[in-house]
Amino acid sequence: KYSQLKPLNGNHHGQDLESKLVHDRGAFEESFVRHVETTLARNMYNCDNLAAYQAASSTVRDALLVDWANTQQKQTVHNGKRVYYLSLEFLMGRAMDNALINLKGRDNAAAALSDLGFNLEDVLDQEPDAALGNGGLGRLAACFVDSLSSKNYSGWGYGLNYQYGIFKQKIIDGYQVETPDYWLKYSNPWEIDRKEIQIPVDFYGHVYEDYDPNSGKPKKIWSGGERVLAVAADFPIPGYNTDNTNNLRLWNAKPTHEFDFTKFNAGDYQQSVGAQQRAESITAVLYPNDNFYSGKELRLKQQYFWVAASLHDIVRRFKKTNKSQWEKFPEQVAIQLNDTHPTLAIVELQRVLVDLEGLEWDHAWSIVTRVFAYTNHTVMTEALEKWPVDLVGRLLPRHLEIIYDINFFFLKDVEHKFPDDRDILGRVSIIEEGNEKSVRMAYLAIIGSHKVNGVAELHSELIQTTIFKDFVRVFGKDRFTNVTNGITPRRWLRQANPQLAKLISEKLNDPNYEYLTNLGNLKKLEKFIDDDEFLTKWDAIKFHNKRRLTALVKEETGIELDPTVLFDVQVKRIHEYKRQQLNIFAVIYRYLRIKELLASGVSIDEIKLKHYISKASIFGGKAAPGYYMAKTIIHLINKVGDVVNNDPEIGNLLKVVFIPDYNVSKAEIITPASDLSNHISTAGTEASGTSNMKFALNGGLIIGTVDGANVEITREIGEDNIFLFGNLSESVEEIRHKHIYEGVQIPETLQKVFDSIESGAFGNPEEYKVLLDGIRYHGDHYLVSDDFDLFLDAHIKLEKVFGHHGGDASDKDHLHRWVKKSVLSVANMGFFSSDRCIDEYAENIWNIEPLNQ
Ligand code: B1H
Ligand code: IMP
Repeated sequence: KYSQLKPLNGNHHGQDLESKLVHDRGAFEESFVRHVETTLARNMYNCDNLAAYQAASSTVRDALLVDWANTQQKQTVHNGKRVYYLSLEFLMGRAMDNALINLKGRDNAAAALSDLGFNLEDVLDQEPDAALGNGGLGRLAACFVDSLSSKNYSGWGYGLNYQYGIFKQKIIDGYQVETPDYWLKYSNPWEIDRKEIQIPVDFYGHVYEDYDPNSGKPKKIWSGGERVLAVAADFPIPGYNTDNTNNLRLWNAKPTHEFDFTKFNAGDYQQSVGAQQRAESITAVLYPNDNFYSGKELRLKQQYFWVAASLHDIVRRFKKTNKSQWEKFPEQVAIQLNDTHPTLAIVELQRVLVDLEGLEWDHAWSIVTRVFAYTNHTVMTEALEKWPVDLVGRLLPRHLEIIYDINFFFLKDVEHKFPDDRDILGRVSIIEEGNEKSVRMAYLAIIGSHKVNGVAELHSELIQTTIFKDFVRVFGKDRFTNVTNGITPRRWLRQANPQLAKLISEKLNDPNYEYLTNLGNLKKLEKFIDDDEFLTKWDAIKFHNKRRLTALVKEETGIELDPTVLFDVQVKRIHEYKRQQLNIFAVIYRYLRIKELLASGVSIDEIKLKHYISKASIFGGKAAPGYYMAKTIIHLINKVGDVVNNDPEIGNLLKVVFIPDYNVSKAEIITPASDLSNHISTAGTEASGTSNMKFALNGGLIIGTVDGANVEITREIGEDNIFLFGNLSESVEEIRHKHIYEGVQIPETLQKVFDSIESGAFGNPEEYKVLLDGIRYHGDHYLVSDDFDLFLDAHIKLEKVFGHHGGDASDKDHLHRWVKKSVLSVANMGFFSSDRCIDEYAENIWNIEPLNQ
């Protein structure tokens, strides 16, 4: 079959078609009309924006499929090493604008649509977000597949095709209310159904021993009790400025059509069909927890279902060309585990090699450990997965045996290495003893991988000195490494901020936007730092983006913002460690101070001149549905907004908004519009953060703690261009200890805030009791009391720099103080491209090279 493959050259039919559809106005229009009439079974007189989106996206999809097929063929012929990125979350957002940008077909599509009577922006706006993720971890996976394609690697993503992504958030009376996100309401043009790719996955059942008739040796057989089919859905991932188009394969769970005749014969027809239907529940819904482990059986089922199907597919692809030459497997396959969620893949591969392929244990294990690498994304203990042994044993009886065997051999090695240290065995054992025995998935992931990485320098340092320190002793420092996160500049600059992207392309004399794959080129912007005309343009673009956000805020909340004031933004998952409570307490403090000044006879104008600049505090983010404290914080923010925004004395001096249902598409509007964004986690808790990078790349300044990637951002852009504050991670443990043994000191400023909350200024104080008591009486685990005054001080400093900007282009002081910092940030953000991360993974972990186009 392979001998029939012809070498590819640029002129073959598919390539022509692809190029035409995307770059030829007439061809685009023709295809559009054909899709309206055939795919949609409508006609041009009955074509609204939604239908236009469907017809246009089908056209773009057709073009992508040509590249996709060529890429797969090329990669198959080349037969090099491939990387597989296993992630339970891919937070892709919308696909069409991104595809048009990557294929360089956006202007053509806009022109063609305009000929047909449509506006590209309105058409793009019809696409629902693919929101198959919670936050940073899922969006990172999405940036990574974009970079894998853009940098010409052979790299696939494997995940689950949830029918319901992350819930939609409504705010009702200030409370978060979750509603389901049924994103596949209309057919999804980007999804290629692969109904023929069906992989059976078994659960439950029992294990017995048998004899292998060939070798005469004993052999374990797992006889599953429930079978589900994994059916593939493929999503093409176009690269920027290249034909390389990789695949994202997401699995759907479907019932097998094998029928349980024993039940049927027992007259239990209903139940026998019912069990089959339940199969689909495995991929029905994404678990909405960010940075939190909740040991639900269905979640473990999701994990095994996904891992078993993906590995089966990877092994099948390997065997197609390599038959059973297993020694070649690690030369052909690299598998990256995005957190511990896919750790069972390690066990499953060992099972496949030993039980099904008949390899010796040690030989199999040496293959396994050369294939896998594990990325850790958090040091917070409540997020570390620990599956109960009983549950694992019931759902996956053979896998539990293998886990015990892995642990046995591992502990034997440890014992040999540290004969005098009995305690270490208990500390590093995969099995945690206790009331309920459990499997420590992170330990299993480390033991089964050849590399373990954290996602920012500080974080990678912390995992080696805290949660995994014993493993550094066991395996040596070399097993651990760092790959600082990054973001794709295609979506997070070109797509989200087209005007800034264009100004940069002009200034760099780069009409083809090559800098989007060579982000280090941004450095050349520094040359223009004294060019007033350039600074004025830069500022005007920020102002334009703020107006765009103002319109969104008005539409979503009814609140009118003044785009000339400082936009002070905090959008991310709501979590105590991310400290939205610190931010809203400071807002309350500001409000109370303003009211005092007014009461003492100081006029609003004088306050603006001498005390506080005008600002809008803009919040957004989802709380996990079961996270009471986070929901309380959302409620407080909304209630403060109600009070402040309706206070007739305040005007534009202070506004507080909570934008409901923060998602990728809203981030694309919010990010370019921020003057200042908050990344204020308790030091040592935020592994990296990636929105900090997005804001800085869009010329927003950062107020932040010395945490996660803020450290490296500071190193790159310079201390003068970021506002850092707060206790350092080295001191956090000691301070926590002091809180518990000596009590928490609430500073006067924060006490004032607590008093006003307790006086009922923001509704029933009972509602906020848990929040305040957590700080006052329960140890203030996140150091809100310790960092509060430091946060206020940082604001005083930064607001002096922002000045009393009126959005006035002739405001030279502002240009020279604030806008220069903005330019210098952008100029030095090149390091944070996800292209750089992918190159680092490729070189240091996967050992793969790009495939030349
Ligand atoms: C991050 C998670 C996470 N770290 C468990 N951990 C989840 C853990 O559904 N679960 O069970 C879901 C998500 N997410 C984030 O990863 C970090 O907090 C960020 O700091 C980091 O930037 C991001 C990407 O590395
Ligand atoms: P897989 O890697 O076997 O899953 O194949 C992925 C895709 O690559 C297939 O759907 C084909 O489009 C393409 N492909 C793989 N092998 C061949 C081949 O031998 N000839 C042509 N296309 C192939």
